[in-house]
Amino acid sequence: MPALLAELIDALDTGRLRIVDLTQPLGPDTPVIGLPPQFASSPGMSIEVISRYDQNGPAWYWNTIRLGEHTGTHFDAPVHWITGKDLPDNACDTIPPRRFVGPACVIDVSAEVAKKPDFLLMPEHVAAWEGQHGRIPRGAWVLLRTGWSKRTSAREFLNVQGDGPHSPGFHKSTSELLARERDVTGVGVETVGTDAGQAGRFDPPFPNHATMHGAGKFGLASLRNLDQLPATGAVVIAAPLKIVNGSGSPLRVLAIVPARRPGSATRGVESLPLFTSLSPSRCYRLPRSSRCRWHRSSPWAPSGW
Ligand code: 23J
Ligand code: MN
Repeated sequence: MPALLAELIDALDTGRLRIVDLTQPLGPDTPVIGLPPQFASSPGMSIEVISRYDQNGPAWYWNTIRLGEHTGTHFDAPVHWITGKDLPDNACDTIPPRRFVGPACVIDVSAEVAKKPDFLLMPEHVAAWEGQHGRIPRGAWVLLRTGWSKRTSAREFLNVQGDGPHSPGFHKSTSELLARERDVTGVGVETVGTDAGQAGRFDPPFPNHATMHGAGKFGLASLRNLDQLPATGAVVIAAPLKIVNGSGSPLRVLAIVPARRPGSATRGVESLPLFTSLSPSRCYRLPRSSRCRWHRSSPWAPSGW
């Protein structure tokens, strides 16, 4: 084995590197996204036993599974969105596998989201993060740490109110920055989808999907354990099933994480509050053209969730 790979295995064996599982359990109780009633919905997972060491198969156990492609911890391919439908290599079976592996940049906004479930990541937050951790490299998986995966009941996780779901996400201008100026591989979130809960009312609807997939970038939804990752320095492997023409796929998302240096503080520089220097006016006063507006003509505009 080449020395580089032998060292990887040795580092995993000795604990200098560890694997963090960023995946939710997948089963009939896994929450799925709700859409307005005029649209078809994605079925949750169902599992049916084929045989379990019984007359249907005396020495073997196996199941039939049925589920939407976008169920639980899952991958969004560019072909998922109309903006990405004609791009080359845009589906689960045609994306070059090298693209599934990349450095993780973890942006911790859990304190902001605790105060405001509809929090949107702004370009200014990315600038503040880069001031502390360096520029987001090309090919990065940008992971939005919101603490949302601590909401383990479906009710709290989906957080549907009278006017629809409320959960954090990205401002359109942030998705544009990450896709076009940083050339990331994709974004990953702890919420049920990579757009904010209210994003069906944004202009355009679901701007993170529209922007990322239109630029050939990927999404990862329903991640957990992002609080076990450093801000930089981890590698994420997120390889969807090779579904022919698949728009997405449930998957196991793994991070390779360096162990903390012996003797280093439990709370490193990564855990310091990031955005204390950002005043709300600096965060949210953007040029009029890039502000989120309610999209009145969209089917989401009436409170018909
Ligand atoms: C279809 C329509 C809207 C959304 C989604 C799917 C997802 O979040 C998804 O899983 O890709 S927002
Ligand atoms: Mn999806």
